[in-house]
Amino acid sequence: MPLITTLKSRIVYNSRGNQTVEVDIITDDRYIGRACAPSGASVGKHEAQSFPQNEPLRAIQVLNSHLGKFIGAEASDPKAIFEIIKNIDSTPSYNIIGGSMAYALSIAAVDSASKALGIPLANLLRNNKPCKSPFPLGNFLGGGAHAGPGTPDIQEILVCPIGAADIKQALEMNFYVHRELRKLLENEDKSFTNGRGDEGAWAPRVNNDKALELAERSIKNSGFEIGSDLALGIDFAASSLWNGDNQRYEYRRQEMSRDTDEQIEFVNSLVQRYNLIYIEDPVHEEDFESMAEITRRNQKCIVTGDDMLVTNKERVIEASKYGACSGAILKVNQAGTLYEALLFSEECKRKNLKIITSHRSGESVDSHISHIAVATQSKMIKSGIVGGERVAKLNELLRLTEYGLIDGMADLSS
Ligand code: 2PG
Ligand code: MG
Repeated sequence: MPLITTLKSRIVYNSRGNQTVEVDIITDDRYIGRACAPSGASVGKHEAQSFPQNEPLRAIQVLNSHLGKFIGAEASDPKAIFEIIKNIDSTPSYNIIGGSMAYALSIAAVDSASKALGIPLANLLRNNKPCKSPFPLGNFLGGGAHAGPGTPDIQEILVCPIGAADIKQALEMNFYVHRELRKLLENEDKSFTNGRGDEGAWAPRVNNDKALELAERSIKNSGFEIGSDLALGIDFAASSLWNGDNQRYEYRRQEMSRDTDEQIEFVNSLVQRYNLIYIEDPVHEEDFESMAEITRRNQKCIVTGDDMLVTNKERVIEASKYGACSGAILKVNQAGTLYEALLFSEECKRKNLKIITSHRSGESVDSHISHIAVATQSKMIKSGIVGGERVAKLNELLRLTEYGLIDGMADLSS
C-alpha cells in the first residue's frame, strides 16, 4: 500500500523544445515516481485541454494550491488519483488544471507505486492478463502538421513488421527499411538533406503518391515481402485536411481537394493498392458514418480512430452505434488521467476494437507508454522508428522481454 508523502512539479521541455510539466511523486518517503507530459501537434477537438489558458505555469500554480489533497493517497490506484484530480477540476476537458498535469500526476503516482512494490509498471496495471509484445508501428515518411512546406499532405506513412518473431527482430526490420528509404529519397532528389519531421520520419519534398510509392519500394528493396514480413499503414489525420466551410478535404500541398465521397474512394483505393494493414483518421473526427463505411469495406485493415475517439469511452460507445472503427488509438494525455484511459481500453475490448497505444509528436524520454501498451493488451505501439524519445519506448519493450514479462508477439488477427 504505497502512500503519497511528497509531491512536486516543474516546467521542463519536450522534444520540440516547448514547455511542458513534469511531476515527482514520492511514496512512503522514499520511492520517487516521475512523469513528463507529452503533447500533440494534430490535436483532436474533443481531447483534454493541455494547459489552463495555454500556460504550463498556471497548471503548476493550480496544483500547488491543492497539494495537501494528494498526501496519504494510495498511489497504486489510478481511480483514487483520478478522483482527487476531479475534485480539483470537475470540467470534462480539464480546463482548470490541464490535461497535461492530469497525465503527469496519474502516471507519476503509478510509477512511484511500482517502485515501492518492486514490480514493473506493466505488472501493476495488467490484472493478471497475459503480456504479449505489441508490434511497433513506425512513422517512416511524413508531412502534414509534423513537417514543413513541400512535404506530403498525408501526416504519416507507417510501417509494421507483422512477420517478426520477436520484438528485437521487429525493431531491426523497422530500422532497416527506414535506412533503405533514405537511400531511395537521396536517389530521387539529389538535394534531399535527410530532413526529418517531429517524429523522426523522413520529410522529403515529394507528393502523396510519390511518398507511398517510395515507401512501398523501400520494403521491397530490403528483400521483405509486403503483407507477410512488413505491411504499410497511413495516418491521414484527416481533421487537419477538412475544411468545414466548403465541406472538402484540402490537400493544399498537392493543390487539390476532395469531397467526402471522393475521400472515401481515395482511402479505399489506397488500402487496395498498397495492401494497407492499418489506416488512422481517414475522415474527419465527427464523420462517424463515413468511418463506418470505410470500416465495412476494409475488413482486413485496422481502421483506427484517433482524433475521432480521443481515448474517450463515450466516443467509443458512440462510434460503435455506427459500426465505425476496428481499431482505437490510446493516448493517455487525450483523456487526461490514466484511469480514464484504462476505462477506454476496457470499452474498446468490449466493442472488439484493437488497441494501439501511441506516443505524441512532442515527447519526452519517458517509457511509461510501453508498459501501458503491454498492460492494455495493445496490438501495436505507435512510437516512431528513430529519435531518442521514440527509441526510449521501444528499448523498454526489449527490457520487458528480457525480464520475462512479455511472452511472444501480440496476435494481430483476433
Ligand atoms: C497522431 C499523433 C502521433 P500528434 O496524430 O497520431 O503520431 O500526432 O501527437 O501530433 O497528435
Ligand atoms: Mg493520429
